[in-house]
Amino acid sequence: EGVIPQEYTLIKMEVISPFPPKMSVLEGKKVYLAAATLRPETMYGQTNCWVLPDGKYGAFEINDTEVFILTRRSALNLAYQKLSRVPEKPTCLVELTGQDLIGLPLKSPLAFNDIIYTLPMLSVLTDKGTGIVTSVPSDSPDDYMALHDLKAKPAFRAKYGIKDEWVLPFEIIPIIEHPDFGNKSAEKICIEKKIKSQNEREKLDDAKKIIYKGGFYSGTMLVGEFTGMKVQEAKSLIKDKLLELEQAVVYSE
Ligand code: A2H
Repeated sequence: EGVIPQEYTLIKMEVISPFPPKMSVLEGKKVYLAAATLRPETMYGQTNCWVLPDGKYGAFEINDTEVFILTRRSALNLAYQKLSRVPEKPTCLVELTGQDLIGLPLKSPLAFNDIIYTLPMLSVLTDKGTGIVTSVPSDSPDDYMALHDLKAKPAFRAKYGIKDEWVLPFEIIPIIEHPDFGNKSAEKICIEKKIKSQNEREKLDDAKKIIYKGGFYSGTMLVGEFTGMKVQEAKSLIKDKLLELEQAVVYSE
């Protein structure tokens, strides 16, 4: 935990009913996987959602009608940020593992894909954000390599009971023009650095640093309402729009 609080945008990724048996107590409620992001302007390019298969999650009441699926730790923080049915107290309707969430179909704000699926990423941390991460393989090296691993390795899909149709139809969507790395900057840097899998932590951290600066300061939006605008300017406009439409909330830790 740093001294300076980190402010995330939580994207409300709606779970499409009918829910699986383990989640049947949630039927009739609006249920969301709440993904923590620092890059709300990239939401057009979402191809899936990431969870940690062995991670512990819960379905927590945000108000009388809405439920967020996330870690208990983040539910407690949210309860102190006026985002719980009972003030300052997280109330959990059902405990779930990441494995329980794999395969859930979602409808996510701004995404060009009408439905995206919940899939495993082994680098998801349960002590950061909500433990739910939305995947934008065009602009995030972690997301690119994790999706690449699932696409390239049938045995990896089988291990987690993943159907081909949750993964294979989903292509990288160009959303931002990067001054040095083009419109699929994450793929370009991963190829340049010869990154072989999502487990190459140091190389991936390097890759992230290299593409971030240029993308943020000189990147240009290629899609959506703010096409042609610099990423730096579009970011807060897109975030405000998501908040106003109640498709996202602000969360700090
Ligand atoms: B970002 P910071 Cl396109 N475990 O969102 C692992 N990663 C997590 C996480 C967790 N518990 N919670 C959030 N994240 C990811 C978009 C994105 C992100 C793009 C490019 C870069 C990028 C789509 N994924 O982050 O350690 C989320 O991925 C680069 C840093 O708090 C979140 O923003 O700085 C970012 O890491 C927050 O990381």
